[in-house]
Amino acid sequence: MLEELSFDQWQEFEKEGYLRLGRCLTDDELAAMQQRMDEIMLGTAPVDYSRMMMQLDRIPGKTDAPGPGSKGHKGATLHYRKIQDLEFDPLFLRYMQKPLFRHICCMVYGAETPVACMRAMFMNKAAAVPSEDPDSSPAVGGFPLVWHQDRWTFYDRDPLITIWTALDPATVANGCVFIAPRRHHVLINPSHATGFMTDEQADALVAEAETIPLELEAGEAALLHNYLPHSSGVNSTSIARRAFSVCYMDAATVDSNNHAYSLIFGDGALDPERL
Ligand SMILES: O=C(O)CCC(=O)C(=O)O
Repeated sequence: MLEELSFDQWQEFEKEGYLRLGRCLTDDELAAMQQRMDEIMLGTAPVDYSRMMMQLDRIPGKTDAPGPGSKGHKGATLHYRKIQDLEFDPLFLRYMQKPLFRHICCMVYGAETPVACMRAMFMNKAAAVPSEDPDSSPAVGGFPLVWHQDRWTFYDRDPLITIWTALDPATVANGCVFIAPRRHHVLINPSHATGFMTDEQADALVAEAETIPLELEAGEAALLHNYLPHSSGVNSTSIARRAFSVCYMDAATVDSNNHAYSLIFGDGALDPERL
C-alpha cells in the first residue's frame, strides 16, 4: 500500500483533479468497516448516536426523497443515504489518520499546518429493492446526486481535498461517482452556498467536458480535488454501494456558522484510543 505519493503522482493529481490511490484498506480493515457501517445503520454499534448526523434515503415505493439530516438514529434499516461524524468512531478515525493521508495533507496544506476534518461521512446507495408491483418502474436503490463541486461559501478559505474510499465495488451499475477530470480550476457556480450547479451549467459541463465513471474495487480510494465536478447515480443492482468520504481542511478555517471541527493531524488531534 502507498505511504507517500511520488512526484509523478502529484503532477497527475494537479493535472487531472483526482488520483487513484489503489488499495488503502487491508481485507480485515475493509471487513471491519463494512460490518461497522451496517451495525451503525441497524442501531447496534457501540457509538454515540446523539453525535452522529444520520439521513435516511428515499425508500423505493414508500418515500419520494431522502429524509432530513439530523443527529441520531432513525430506525434499523440499511436504507441510510448519509451518515456523518464518523471521526468519533475509532475504527474510522484510525483509517483517516493513516500515514498516506497525513502525507497528502502535509503536501496540500503545508507540513506544519494542523488539519481538521470538515466531514467524515458514509455515502450509501442501498441495494435495489425488487418491486412487488410488476407495473411499477424498475426498482433502484439510493438517490441521484446532481453535478456539483465540494465548495461551501461559509468558510473563510476553501477545504481542498477529499479522500473517497469504496467499501463495496463501486460500478456504473451500482451508482459510482462520475467526475469531470481537469475541470477543477474554475468554480462553476461560485455564489451557490454548497457548490451545486444550475441545470444549465450541468448540461453545459456534460456537453463540453469529458465525464468518466470513477469505478473502484472495494477497499480502493481516490484523492479528489474539492473543485472537481462530480455527481452520482442510483443503484440498479443487489449490491450496496457503500463509501467513506473524508474532507480534510486547514484547521485554521473559520466557519461563519461557528461550527467546531475536530483536529485530525497536529497537536491535540483526536486519539482513537481516547474516544
Ligand atoms: O458518494 C457519492 O455518491 C457522491 C458523494 C458526493 O458527491 C460528495 O460527497 O460531495
